[in-house]
Amino acid sequence: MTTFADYSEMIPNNIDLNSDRRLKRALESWHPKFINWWKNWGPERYQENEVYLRTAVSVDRDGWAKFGHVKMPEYRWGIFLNEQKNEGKIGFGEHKGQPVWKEVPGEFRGPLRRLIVTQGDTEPASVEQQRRLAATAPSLIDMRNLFQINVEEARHLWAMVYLLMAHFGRDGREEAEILLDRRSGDPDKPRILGAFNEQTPDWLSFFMFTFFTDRDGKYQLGSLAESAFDPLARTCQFMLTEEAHHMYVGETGITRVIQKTCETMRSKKTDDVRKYGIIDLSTLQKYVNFHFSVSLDLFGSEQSTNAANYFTQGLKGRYQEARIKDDHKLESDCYAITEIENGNFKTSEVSALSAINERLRDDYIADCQRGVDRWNKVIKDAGISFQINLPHKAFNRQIGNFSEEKVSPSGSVLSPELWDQKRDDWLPNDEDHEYIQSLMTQVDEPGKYADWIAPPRLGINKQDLDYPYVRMQ
Ligand code: BYC
Ligand code: FE
Ligand code: FE
Repeated sequence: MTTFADYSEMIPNNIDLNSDRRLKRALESWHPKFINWWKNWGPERYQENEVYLRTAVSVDRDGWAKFGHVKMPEYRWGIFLNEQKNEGKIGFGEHKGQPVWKEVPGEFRGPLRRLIVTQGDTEPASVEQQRRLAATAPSLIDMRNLFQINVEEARHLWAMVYLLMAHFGRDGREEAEILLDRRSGDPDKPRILGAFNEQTPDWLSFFMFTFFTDRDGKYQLGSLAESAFDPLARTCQFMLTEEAHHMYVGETGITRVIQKTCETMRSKKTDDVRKYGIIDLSTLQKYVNFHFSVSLDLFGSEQSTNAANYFTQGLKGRYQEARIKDDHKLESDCYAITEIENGNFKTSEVSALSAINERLRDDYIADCQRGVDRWNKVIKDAGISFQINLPHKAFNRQIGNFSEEKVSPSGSVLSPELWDQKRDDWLPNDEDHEYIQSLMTQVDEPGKYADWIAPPRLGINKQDLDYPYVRMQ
């Protein structure tokens, strides 16, 4: 039976918040601080406009969301945990087979808090990164998708704050405040992970971010969804339901850019489409190079004792742990990792436990490649001979084995001098950024689109394409 959250409550939830006065009070006193953050650091302007948003109402597969026009500050950020699965047994690590934990074991307080804070930190960071984009939205449906992602990332912050407040006492309440205090890109109090301090200055970056960086979310949340700490696992399982839409926005956004570009290349019989106000494929490739490499860093070092401990202790598993055919303990398994020695790539087998981060990164890369293949099919079907390639794993890395190396997108190890010469051919340079920025003008008439992007194939929730997804007055 589906239990629907009670929306007369300030914090809709399926955790029976009313029976826990202490937690309810803690969350209610954080609420105004959150709203204050949202109004100051969430979407710039448009806070009083009505937006056609989906709101989570239950965790039932076929009816978890309802749609309607709301003003964003009145969005109901709720707290939802998926139903118990796996008969409540731990699926991996040294406690495999034992019952999952409903409370945090004392010895794992530190690492669990750290994982939850790191996850929680990315959510408001992305909202901050995207806060100016509405002013240049290429259509109302795109603006609505931006806002949908923003409110859901903010709900993900709520999800982590709930865990901190319910299970980490005073420390947790303090962390919840600090999560509102760090700021993306602020040199004095930056967000924790690299990619979340980069800028998202234009819509091409936004679509790339939601394709590549939200996909890190899919893989990290997938790993945390296996956790022996049951409230964390079930919270992340529900977050994954929302995540699918974020990646969909990224993938279809880039597909629409490609469609428009290929159409123009054909009709004007040239690759040089910039003079028609269209995004050329080689600029698109540079954006892929940047966002893919920055997102690869989010998986941490190839070999990590943190990751090995998280796994052995049962705090963080592998993506879809139950589908992997091994003993789920990895005490004697190996995994291949690559490094550069004297200018050459060298692959060696290391303990699979130490290589947990690398394995997740490899799963992620394969998933990215599937999306890129779909983009390449669109290009091929348009009769254009061009292929988008994911750059080599070692290209433009700041974390791990390759952070001190200079490697080209195709995987040649280079001298720093040669890299400096070629950098502007491989990563978006000032001129590219300026060009993309010059295309960014807001289109706010229902059913109309900026010239550099094709219309989407479908509306939201079966509405027409010219539906007023954002009411502009
Ligand atoms: N930037 O042992 P290592 C999402 C640090 S995205 C800066 O290899 P570990 C979303 C590391 O903290 C999903 N620092 O790392 C997407 C460590 O520091 P200490 C986010 C970095 O711990 C779009 C040191 O380097 N969720 O949801 O194995 C929109 C040694 O590293 C970075 C998570 O990340 C970096 N990129 O793994 C909205 C899940 N990488 O100990 C939302 C939770 C590493 O020297 N986090 N460092 O001080 C984790 O599981 C782990 O913290 C990491 C790092 C996988 C990130
Ligand atoms: Fe998220
Ligand atoms: Fe997301």
